[in-house]
Amino acid sequence: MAMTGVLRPGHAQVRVLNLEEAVQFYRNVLGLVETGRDAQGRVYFKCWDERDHNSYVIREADRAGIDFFAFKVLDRATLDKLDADLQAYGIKTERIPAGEMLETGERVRFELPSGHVMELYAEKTAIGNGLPIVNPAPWTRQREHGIGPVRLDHTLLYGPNVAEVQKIFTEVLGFYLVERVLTPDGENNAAIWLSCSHKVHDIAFAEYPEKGKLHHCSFLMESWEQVLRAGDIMSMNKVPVDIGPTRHGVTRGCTIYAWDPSGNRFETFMGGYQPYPDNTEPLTWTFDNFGQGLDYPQRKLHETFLTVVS
Ligand code: M3P
Ligand code: FE
Repeated sequence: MAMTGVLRPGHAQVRVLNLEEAVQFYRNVLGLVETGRDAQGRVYFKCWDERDHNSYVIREADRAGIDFFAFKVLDRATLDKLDADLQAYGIKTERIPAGEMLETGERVRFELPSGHVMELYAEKTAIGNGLPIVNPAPWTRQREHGIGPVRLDHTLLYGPNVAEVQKIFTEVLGFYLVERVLTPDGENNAAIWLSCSHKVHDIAFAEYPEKGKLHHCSFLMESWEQVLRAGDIMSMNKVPVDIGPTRHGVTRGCTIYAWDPSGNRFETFMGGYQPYPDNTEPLTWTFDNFGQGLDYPQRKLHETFLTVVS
Protein backbone atom coordinates (compact mmCIF):
# COMPACT_ATOMS: atom_id res chain seq x y z
CA MET A 1 0.00 0.00 0.00
CA ALA A 2 1.06 3.57 -0.48
CA MET A 3 2.41 5.02 2.73
CA THR A 4 1.81 8.72 3.21
CA GLY A 5 0.71 10.88 6.13
CA VAL A 6 1.45 9.27 9.49
CA LEU A 7 3.96 6.47 8.91
CA ARG A 8 4.54 4.60 12.15
CA PRO A 9 5.25 4.72 15.88
CA GLY A 10 8.42 6.75 16.34
CA HIS A 11 9.25 7.10 20.00
CA ALA A 12 7.90 6.69 23.51
CA GLN A 13 9.25 8.47 26.58
CA VAL A 14 8.71 6.39 29.70
CA ARG A 15 9.39 7.24 33.37
CA VAL A 16 11.46 4.92 35.54
CA LEU A 17 12.10 4.96 39.27
CA ASN A 18 15.82 4.20 39.19
CA LEU A 19 17.69 5.21 36.07
CA GLU A 20 20.71 2.92 36.27
CA GLU A 21 18.61 -0.12 37.19
CA ALA A 22 16.39 0.67 34.20
CA VAL A 23 19.36 1.18 31.88
CA GLN A 24 20.74 -2.22 32.89
CA PHE A 25 17.31 -3.78 32.26
CA TYR A 26 16.64 -2.18 28.89
CA ARG A 27 20.20 -2.64 27.65
CA ASN A 28 20.97 -6.15 28.86
CA VAL A 29 17.64 -7.90 29.45
CA LEU A 30 15.42 -6.39 26.76
CA GLY A 31 18.54 -5.91 24.64
CA LEU A 32 17.94 -2.42 23.29
CA VAL A 33 20.86 -0.39 21.95
CA GLU A 34 21.75 2.68 24.02
CA THR A 35 22.29 5.58 21.60
CA GLY A 36 22.73 8.61 23.84
CA ARG A 37 22.13 10.60 27.00
CA ASP A 38 21.09 14.24 27.14
CA ALA A 39 21.57 17.18 29.51
CA GLN A 40 18.21 16.43 31.14
CA GLY A 41 19.55 12.99 32.10
CA ARG A 42 17.34 11.11 29.66
CA VAL A 43 18.70 7.86 28.20
CA TYR A 44 17.93 7.03 24.58
CA PHE A 45 17.54 3.57 23.11
CA LYS A 46 16.62 1.96 19.83
CA CYS A 47 15.91 -1.62 18.80
CA TRP A 48 18.71 -3.25 16.87
CA ASP A 49 16.99 -3.17 13.45
CA GLU A 50 15.69 0.38 13.70
CA ARG A 51 17.67 2.86 11.66
CA ASP A 52 16.59 6.10 13.32
CA HIS A 53 18.54 7.33 16.32
CA ASN A 54 16.01 6.50 19.05
CA SER A 55 12.61 4.95 19.69
CA TYR A 56 12.49 4.45 23.46
CA VAL A 57 13.59 7.11 25.91
CA ILE A 58 13.60 6.81 29.69
CA ARG A 59 13.87 9.43 32.39
CA GLU A 60 14.05 9.07 36.14
CA ALA A 61 10.98 10.23 38.07
CA ASP A 62 9.16 9.41 41.30
CA ARG A 63 6.39 7.56 39.48
CA ALA A 64 6.33 5.21 36.49
CA GLY A 65 4.22 5.77 33.36
CA ILE A 66 4.46 7.41 29.96
CA ASP A 67 5.34 11.05 29.25
CA PHE A 68 4.44 10.96 25.54
CA PHE A 69 4.16 8.73 22.48
CA ALA A 70 5.10 9.93 18.98
CA PHE A 71 4.46 9.01 15.38
CA LYS A 72 6.80 9.73 12.52
CA VAL A 73 5.16 11.39 9.51
CA LEU A 74 6.32 11.38 5.89
CA ASP A 75 7.93 14.83 5.67
CA ARG A 76 7.81 18.43 6.91
CA ALA A 77 4.90 19.37 4.63
CA THR A 78 2.89 16.50 6.12
CA LEU A 79 3.81 17.67 9.62
CA ASP A 80 2.60 21.21 8.87
CA LYS A 81 -0.59 19.94 7.27
CA LEU A 82 -1.46 17.61 10.15
CA ASP A 83 -0.72 20.40 12.63
CA ALA A 84 -3.16 22.67 10.75
CA ASP A 85 -5.74 19.86 10.52
CA LEU A 86 -5.52 19.20 14.26
CA GLN A 87 -6.00 22.89 15.00
CA ALA A 88 -8.93 23.12 12.56
CA TYR A 89 -10.49 20.19 14.40
CA GLY A 90 -10.19 22.17 17.65
CA ILE A 91 -7.09 20.61 19.18
CA LYS A 92 -4.46 22.90 20.66
CA THR A 93 -0.99 22.04 19.40
CA GLU A 94 2.45 23.11 20.51
CA ARG A 95 5.78 23.04 18.64
CA ILE A 96 8.73 21.49 20.45
CA PRO A 97 11.92 22.77 18.80
CA ALA A 98 14.28 20.51 16.89
CA GLY A 99 17.04 19.20 19.12
CA GLU A 100 14.97 19.17 22.31
CA MET A 101 15.27 15.41 21.95
CA LEU A 102 18.61 14.14 20.68
CA GLU A 103 18.85 13.82 16.89
CA THR A 104 15.14 14.58 16.52
CA GLY A 105 13.50 17.34 14.47
CA GLU A 106 10.68 19.67 15.42
CA ARG A 107 7.72 17.95 17.07
CA VAL A 108 4.03 18.84 17.07
CA ARG A 109 2.67 18.03 20.51
CA PHE A 110 -0.97 17.81 21.59
CA GLU A 111 -3.03 16.25 24.32
CA LEU A 112 -5.70 13.65 23.57
CA PRO A 113 -9.06 13.60 25.41
CA SER A 114 -7.69 10.46 27.13
CA GLY A 115 -5.04 12.63 28.78
CA HIS A 116 -2.14 11.23 26.75
CA VAL A 117 0.46 13.52 25.23
CA MET A 118 0.99 12.62 21.57
CA GLU A 119 3.57 13.96 19.17
CA LEU A 120 4.18 14.00 15.43
CA TYR A 121 7.57 14.64 13.88
CA ALA A 122 9.12 14.27 10.44
CA GLU A 123 12.85 14.09 11.08
CA LYS A 124 15.18 11.92 13.15
CA THR A 125 18.79 11.21 12.29
CA ALA A 126 19.27 7.87 10.59
CA ILE A 127 22.19 6.13 12.28
CA GLY A 128 21.57 2.75 10.66
CA ASN A 129 21.22 -0.70 12.16
CA GLY A 130 24.90 -1.58 12.28
CA LEU A 131 24.80 -3.28 8.88
CA PRO A 132 26.10 -1.83 5.62
CA ILE A 133 23.48 -0.71 3.10
CA VAL A 134 25.46 -2.47 0.39
CA ASN A 135 25.37 -6.28 0.64
CA PRO A 136 24.18 -6.41 4.27
CA ALA A 137 24.07 -9.55 6.40
CA PRO A 138 20.57 -10.38 7.71
CA TRP A 139 21.39 -9.58 11.34
CA THR A 140 24.08 -8.36 13.69
CA ARG A 141 25.41 -9.68 16.98
CA GLN A 142 23.20 -7.12 18.71
CA ARG A 143 20.15 -9.22 17.78
CA GLU A 144 21.50 -11.97 20.06
CA HIS A 145 22.04 -9.61 23.01
CA GLY A 146 19.19 -10.01 25.51
CA ILE A 147 15.68 -10.35 24.12
CA GLY A 148 16.66 -8.27 21.08
CA PRO A 149 13.38 -7.02 19.55
CA VAL A 150 13.50 -5.60 16.04
CA ARG A 151 11.42 -2.46 16.57
CA LEU A 152 8.98 -0.56 18.76
CA ASP A 153 5.69 -1.86 17.37
CA HIS A 154 2.74 -0.19 19.17
CA THR A 155 1.43 0.96 22.50
CA LEU A 156 -1.79 0.34 24.43
CA LEU A 157 -2.93 3.36 26.43
CA TYR A 158 -5.67 3.55 29.08
CA GLY A 159 -7.76 6.65 29.68
CA PRO A 160 -11.21 8.25 29.37
CA ASN A 161 -13.05 9.46 26.23
CA VAL A 162 -11.92 6.69 23.89
CA ALA A 163 -14.73 7.52 21.43
CA GLU A 164 -13.33 11.05 21.02
CA VAL A 165 -9.80 9.70 20.67
CA GLN A 166 -11.00 7.34 17.93
CA LYS A 167 -12.50 10.27 16.00
CA ILE A 168 -9.22 12.21 16.13
CA PHE A 169 -7.20 9.25 14.88
CA THR A 170 -9.65 8.29 12.13
CA GLU A 171 -10.90 11.72 11.02
CA VAL A 172 -7.73 13.80 11.36
CA LEU A 173 -4.68 11.53 11.46
CA GLY A 174 -5.71 9.01 8.77
CA PHE A 175 -5.87 5.86 10.92
CA TYR A 176 -8.54 3.18 10.53
CA LEU A 177 -10.21 0.96 13.12
CA VAL A 178 -9.04 -2.66 12.86
CA GLU A 179 -10.64 -4.28 15.92
CA ARG A 180 -12.67 -3.32 18.95
CA VAL A 181 -14.13 -4.79 22.14
CA LEU A 182 -17.63 -3.59 22.98
CA THR A 183 -18.77 -2.42 26.40
CA PRO A 184 -21.04 -4.89 28.27
CA ASP A 185 -24.19 -3.10 26.98
CA GLY A 186 -22.85 -3.33 23.41
CA GLU A 187 -23.37 0.42 22.90
CA ASN A 188 -19.79 1.68 22.97
CA ASN A 189 -16.20 0.56 22.52
CA ALA A 190 -14.34 -0.54 25.64
CA ALA A 191 -11.11 -0.88 23.65
CA ILE A 192 -9.99 -0.02 20.11
CA TRP A 193 -7.07 -1.10 17.90
CA LEU A 194 -6.06 1.44 15.24
CA SER A 195 -3.68 1.20 12.28
CA CYS A 196 -2.04 3.85 10.09
CA SER A 197 -0.38 1.19 7.98
CA HIS A 198 -0.55 -2.44 6.94
CA LYS A 199 0.13 -3.51 10.53
CA VAL A 200 -2.67 -4.98 12.61
CA HIS A 201 -2.27 -2.08 15.05
CA ASP A 202 -0.04 0.93 15.52
CA ILE A 203 -1.79 2.12 18.67
CA ALA A 204 -4.63 0.93 20.90
CA PHE A 205 -6.75 2.54 23.61
CA ALA A 206 -8.93 1.17 26.39
CA GLU A 207 -11.54 3.12 28.32
CA TYR A 208 -10.36 3.80 31.87
CA PRO A 209 -11.41 6.46 34.38
CA GLU A 210 -7.93 7.84 35.07
CA LYS A 211 -6.22 9.97 32.42
CA GLY A 212 -2.92 9.31 30.66
CA LYS A 213 -2.14 5.77 31.81
CA LEU A 214 0.26 3.32 30.13
CA HIS A 215 -0.82 -0.29 29.66
CA HIS A 216 2.18 -1.38 27.60
CA CYS A 217 4.72 -0.51 24.96
CA SER A 218 5.15 -3.42 22.57
CA PHE A 219 8.34 -4.63 20.95
CA LEU A 220 8.31 -6.72 17.79
CA MET A 221 9.99 -10.13 17.68
CA GLU A 222 10.62 -11.94 14.40
CA SER A 223 9.15 -15.32 15.29
CA TRP A 224 7.17 -17.25 17.87
CA GLU A 225 10.41 -18.98 18.78
CA GLN A 226 11.91 -15.56 19.53
CA VAL A 227 8.93 -14.79 21.80
CA LEU A 228 9.56 -18.06 23.67
CA ARG A 229 13.26 -17.19 23.90
CA ALA A 230 12.19 -13.82 25.34
CA GLY A 231 10.25 -15.74 28.00
CA ASP A 232 13.36 -17.77 28.83
CA ILE A 233 15.41 -14.60 29.21
CA MET A 234 12.71 -13.03 31.40
CA SER A 235 12.82 -16.03 33.73
CA MET A 236 16.63 -16.17 33.78
CA ASN A 237 16.55 -12.54 34.93
CA LYS A 238 13.55 -12.92 37.28
CA VAL A 239 11.51 -10.42 35.28
CA PRO A 240 7.90 -10.46 36.56
CA VAL A 241 5.71 -11.88 33.76
CA ASP A 242 2.06 -10.84 33.59
CA ILE A 243 0.55 -13.00 30.81
CA GLY A 244 1.89 -15.54 28.33
CA PRO A 245 3.51 -16.76 26.26
CA THR A 246 0.14 -16.99 24.53
CA ARG A 247 -1.88 -15.62 21.63
CA HIS A 248 -4.31 -12.71 21.66
CA GLY A 249 -7.61 -13.38 19.89
CA VAL A 250 -7.66 -9.66 19.14
CA THR A 251 -5.00 -9.02 16.42
CA ARG A 252 -3.95 -12.75 16.54
CA GLY A 253 -0.65 -11.52 17.94
CA CYS A 254 1.57 -13.89 19.93
CA THR A 255 2.66 -12.29 23.15
CA ILE A 256 4.24 -12.07 26.53
CA TYR A 257 3.34 -9.19 28.85
CA ALA A 258 5.88 -8.45 31.57
CA TRP A 259 6.97 -5.54 33.76
CA ASP A 260 10.17 -3.51 33.76
CA PRO A 261 11.80 -2.90 37.18
CA SER A 262 9.68 0.25 37.67
CA GLY A 263 6.34 -1.46 36.94
CA ASN A 264 5.91 -0.30 33.34
CA ARG A 265 4.39 -3.18 31.41
CA PHE A 266 6.02 -4.08 28.11
CA GLU A 267 5.13 -6.69 25.52
CA THR A 268 7.22 -8.93 23.31
CA PHE A 269 5.01 -9.58 20.34
CA MET A 270 4.95 -11.19 16.90
CA GLY A 271 2.45 -12.09 14.22
CA GLY A 272 -1.06 -10.88 13.64
CA TYR A 273 -2.63 -10.49 10.23
CA GLN A 274 -2.16 -7.65 7.74
CA PRO A 275 -5.19 -5.44 7.22
CA TYR A 276 -5.63 -2.83 4.48
CA PRO A 277 -7.49 0.44 4.98
CA ASP A 278 -10.35 -0.69 2.70
CA ASN A 279 -11.09 -3.13 5.53
CA THR A 280 -14.08 -1.04 6.59
CA GLU A 281 -15.63 -3.67 8.85
CA PRO A 282 -13.58 -3.77 12.05
CA LEU A 283 -13.51 -7.12 13.80
CA THR A 284 -15.75 -6.82 16.83
CA TRP A 285 -15.58 -8.69 20.12
CA THR A 286 -18.47 -8.70 22.53
CA PHE A 287 -17.55 -8.02 26.15
CA ASP A 288 -18.36 -11.60 27.20
CA ASN A 289 -15.65 -12.75 24.75
CA PHE A 290 -13.01 -10.31 26.05
CA GLY A 291 -11.19 -13.29 27.62
CA GLN A 292 -10.64 -14.93 24.22
CA GLY A 293 -9.61 -11.56 22.83
CA LEU A 294 -6.90 -11.25 25.43
CA ASP A 295 -5.75 -14.86 25.81
CA TYR A 296 -7.24 -17.12 23.16
CA PRO A 297 -5.96 -20.51 24.38
CA GLN A 298 -6.89 -19.96 28.02
CA ARG A 299 -10.04 -17.89 27.26
CA LYS A 300 -9.18 -15.87 30.31
CA LEU A 301 -9.75 -12.20 31.09
CA HIS A 302 -6.76 -11.82 33.38
CA GLU A 303 -7.58 -9.41 36.21
CA THR A 304 -4.27 -7.56 35.79
CA PHE A 305 -5.12 -6.64 32.18
CA LEU A 306 -7.98 -4.44 33.38
CA THR A 307 -6.50 -3.07 36.58
CA VAL A 308 -2.69 -2.75 36.44
CA VAL A 309 -1.38 0.28 34.56
CA SER A 310 1.41 2.77 35.15
C1 M3P B 1 -3.36 -6.86 22.03
C2 M3P B 1 -2.00 -6.36 22.19
C3 M3P B 1 -7.43 -7.83 24.58
C4 M3P B 1 -6.04 -7.58 24.29
C5 M3P B 1 -5.43 -7.58 23.14
C6 M3P B 1 -4.11 -7.10 23.09
C7 M3P B 1 -8.45 -8.03 23.60
O1 M3P B 1 -3.82 -7.08 20.83
O2 M3P B 1 -1.32 -6.21 21.21
O3 M3P B 1 -1.56 -6.12 23.28
O4 M3P B 1 -7.80 -7.86 25.69
FE1 FE C 1 0.10 -5.09 22.46
